[in-house]
Amino acid sequence: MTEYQKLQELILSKPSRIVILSHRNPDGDAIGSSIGLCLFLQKFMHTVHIIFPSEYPLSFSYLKNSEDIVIYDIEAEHAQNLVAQAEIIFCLDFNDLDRIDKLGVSVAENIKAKKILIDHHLFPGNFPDLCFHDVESSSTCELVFEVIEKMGYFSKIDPMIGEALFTGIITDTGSFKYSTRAQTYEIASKLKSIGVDDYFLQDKIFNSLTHKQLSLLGYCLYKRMKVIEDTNGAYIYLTKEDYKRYAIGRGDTEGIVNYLLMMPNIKIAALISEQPSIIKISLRSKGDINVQEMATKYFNGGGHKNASGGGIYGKLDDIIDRFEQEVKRLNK
Ligand SMILES: [Mn+2]
Repeated sequence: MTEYQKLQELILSKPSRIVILSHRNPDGDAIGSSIGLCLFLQKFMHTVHIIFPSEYPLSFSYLKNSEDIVIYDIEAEHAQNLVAQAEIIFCLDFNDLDRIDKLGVSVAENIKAKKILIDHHLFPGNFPDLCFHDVESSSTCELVFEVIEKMGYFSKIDPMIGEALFTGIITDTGSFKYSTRAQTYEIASKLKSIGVDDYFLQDKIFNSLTHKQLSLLGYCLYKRMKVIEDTNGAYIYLTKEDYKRYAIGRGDTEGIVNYLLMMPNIKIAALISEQPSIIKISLRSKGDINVQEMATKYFNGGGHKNASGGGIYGKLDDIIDRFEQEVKRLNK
């Protein structure tokens, strides 16, 4: 029996209490895959709840039923109860239980529930009963589509489900600029053919900046951008004072790191931000340069080859210095 058949059997056996979990600071792929899978499972009369550790960007509230998502930071007890009572737990777009904070403990404690991982990050943990994992996949949304299709349920993908899945494919590939494979376009094509309005989604996702965010982008590029001499690296840094002065909130710095890669010679980019307790770093690269290794080795993080991140305690200057040294080393 394949993993797909096992999942199909589980879905068909009886209506179940299902929980779908994704990672902290959920992005388009986390939200899209969760909502897409949720709408699909509801067609089989299951009771499905989506739980995220923290809030999601409001720009994704066009997705159907996004207002029903339970946020652990806001309703911890409710979230824990849902996990404790779940018969099936889906873990989407993260590789191991330590990525979802205290919710991970609740998942581990529910030994009766079947646990299913659908993810494209490196090194999946060994907690799931069923694992649909592929680092070559553009996004978890692509994997959710594949799982549904391989179970023989393509016809159950309606435009609402399609819209959710298309969202994660767009956001995780930077609108088809990276992490794609032939299959990514095939899926996009199939979703468009069933009526997904990709223009609407592109507009919702990319034309969603506030005046404040656009001003902050200007400030970052004008005052806080550094190109590391004689290398292919560049970075933008933000100090604690910047955070205060510009009232920078969660999500305001989203995507800023990518601007550095618009310079033809820059292949490694970082956004280094001094937050109240830790220094956060977002890393991006082009081609064969692997920032995932750098994130793991020096910045207590991880992610993908061309997009990773981390966070460590320390001084801003030291972290900047470490990034500069590592870029110089890679340029030798
Ligand atoms: Mn993803």
